[in-house]
Amino acid sequence: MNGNKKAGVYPVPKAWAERASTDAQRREAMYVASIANPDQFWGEHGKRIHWIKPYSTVKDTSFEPGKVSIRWFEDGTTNVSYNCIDRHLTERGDQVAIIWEGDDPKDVARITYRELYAQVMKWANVLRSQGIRKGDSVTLYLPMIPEAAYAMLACARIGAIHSALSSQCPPEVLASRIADAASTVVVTADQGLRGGRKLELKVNVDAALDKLPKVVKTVIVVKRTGAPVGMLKGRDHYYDDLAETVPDQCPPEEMKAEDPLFVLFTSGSTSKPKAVVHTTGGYLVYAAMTHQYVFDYHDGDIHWCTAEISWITGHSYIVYGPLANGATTLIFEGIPTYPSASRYWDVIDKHKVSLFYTAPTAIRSLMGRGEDAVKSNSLASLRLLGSVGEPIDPKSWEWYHRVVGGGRCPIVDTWFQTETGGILITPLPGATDLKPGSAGSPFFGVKPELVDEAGDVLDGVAHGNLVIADSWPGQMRTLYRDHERFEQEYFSRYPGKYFTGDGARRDADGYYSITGRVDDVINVSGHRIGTAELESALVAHASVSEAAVVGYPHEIKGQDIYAYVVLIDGETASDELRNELVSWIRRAIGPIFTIDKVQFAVGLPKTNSGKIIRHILRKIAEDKCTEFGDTSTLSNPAVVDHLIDNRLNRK
Ligand code: 6R9
Repeated sequence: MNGNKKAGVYPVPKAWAERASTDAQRREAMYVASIANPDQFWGEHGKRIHWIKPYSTVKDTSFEPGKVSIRWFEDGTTNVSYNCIDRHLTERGDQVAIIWEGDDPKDVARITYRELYAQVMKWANVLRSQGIRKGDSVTLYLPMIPEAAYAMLACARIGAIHSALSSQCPPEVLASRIADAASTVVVTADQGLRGGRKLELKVNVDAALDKLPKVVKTVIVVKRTGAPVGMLKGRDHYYDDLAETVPDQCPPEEMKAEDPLFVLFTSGSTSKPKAVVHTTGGYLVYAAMTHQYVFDYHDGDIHWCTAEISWITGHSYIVYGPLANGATTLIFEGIPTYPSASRYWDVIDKHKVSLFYTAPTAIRSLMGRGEDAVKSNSLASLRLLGSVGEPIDPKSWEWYHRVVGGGRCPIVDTWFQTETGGILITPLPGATDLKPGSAGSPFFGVKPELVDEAGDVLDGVAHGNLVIADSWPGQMRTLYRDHERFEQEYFSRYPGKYFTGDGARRDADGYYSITGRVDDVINVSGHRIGTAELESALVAHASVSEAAVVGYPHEIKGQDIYAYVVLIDGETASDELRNELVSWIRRAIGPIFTIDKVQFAVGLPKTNSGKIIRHILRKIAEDKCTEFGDTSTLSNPAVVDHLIDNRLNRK
């Protein structure tokens, strides 16, 4: 780094400005052009993918209440799998497309683009042999193995709509999501492997399908561990057996730009989960373009996104974005702490990873285990680091930058949502100075605004609700078979604008910091504060590894603050530390936000993608432990039992 011009700001290193896809000036010019004339901008950048029939129209979108309609490149036709595979064969047939690192460090595979081509065509024919046609939906319940990418791309090849579910999803949730997506085929594995433990995927599918006797006609089972599993005659088939019976070749289907590509469920925190629909052309253009610019992707980079493939982050930045750009993408089956806490860093050295993209939850937990685990590796191949999924607090950002990135790698703190398809707010390496704790500025074509509760637009430095005033190509198009709910959920609160559900602060340089979900905002005597701000301040304390903060009812103040705190390895909970944390927050944020209760915890309830589930914590703080609402994405139920046993507001 060049030395800090302003405190807390990391200026763009010179070498980066010279080499990156874009520098500050070009970024600004491109951004201005993208907002001034989206048709022209996206008309040009839409050409980055191959079109069977080129589009003649670009943007046809309306956020008008009652008439919300989002269409991009509508009269163009293309195929996503062709773009991610076939198109690269002449130039990079022998280049590795997918590096697979198994749960056991001894399990490694390298799949070239030519091999990927052969695999995906086989998979496509296998799906067809089970009656899958254009427009049908297929549920994927697979571990992090290359077959997950094959199956997604095979669906795309024949125009089927995939609905991928986390391999940690329990049977009841599986059943309801299969039913919601109306899938007739489910693809799974005998078992999965994660951190040395077995995931009973086929057993779970059987349990789920007991509840849906008529819906699913075929279950395709990939042999991952080879463990014997029950196979229902006529319904269940091993993939290998089906593959033997189908042809090798499968030409891609010609798809309309607005044909659905996939459905993905968000975790509704209290309401029913939403089945977000993404379509073909705009989604791919946006995933590919953000992948190139945000990660400064160049030929030869090894890109590793640690997300589960079944998360939007995995869809866009393990599979579709990188492969559309002809990249080498790494799929990792395991967890950061198996066989040891240096696993991520071992994998980076082993495969010479240059672009590394993970979530704050992983960074915080690895930070809690000290620097030695990182330092046993060189990490010399790294060029850039990314973060996604939650706000990253400045303490973790600095640690990530210094210890993992050796002080030389920019960090892109990327804000986006399942609904947005790709990254919307982010620094661009080489173009934007970095501020720890801030996601930076909007990507090309993205028009964020901050509004107050009444919907009035706030200018300049402000804190408000984050809305997006116009459409971008990667935006979700609807909720599966429920357009009315789509309008209701996203376009009714601030008519004419897409409401993100997040709060944000904008500083004098126009940088955005996400302050948390608007529903989680804490209001003490009329003073509002986002959960991220309090949590970030708690985590800044040397003894704290993770924190979650919720409000609970108070007769006079409206709400009081309840904090759950996980300490770093080696620290012990005490009343003294509790008092110290309370004064720490008073000093950092102000006496209005005095924390009333501090509960020391062994862990926090999290979703499969590592987000804190605050609505459960709110109920525990209110001593309403039987009213948890939707817990379908809770990945660690044991932690909740521990929190309940040690709750502080017992009546
Ligand atoms: C990609 C993804 C979306 C919600 C989003 C916000 C939070 C994601 C963030 C972030 C602060 C970031 N979020 N990235 N908050 N900084 N860089 O996470 O999609 O699972 O749908 O969640 O995650 O609250 O609204 P999804």
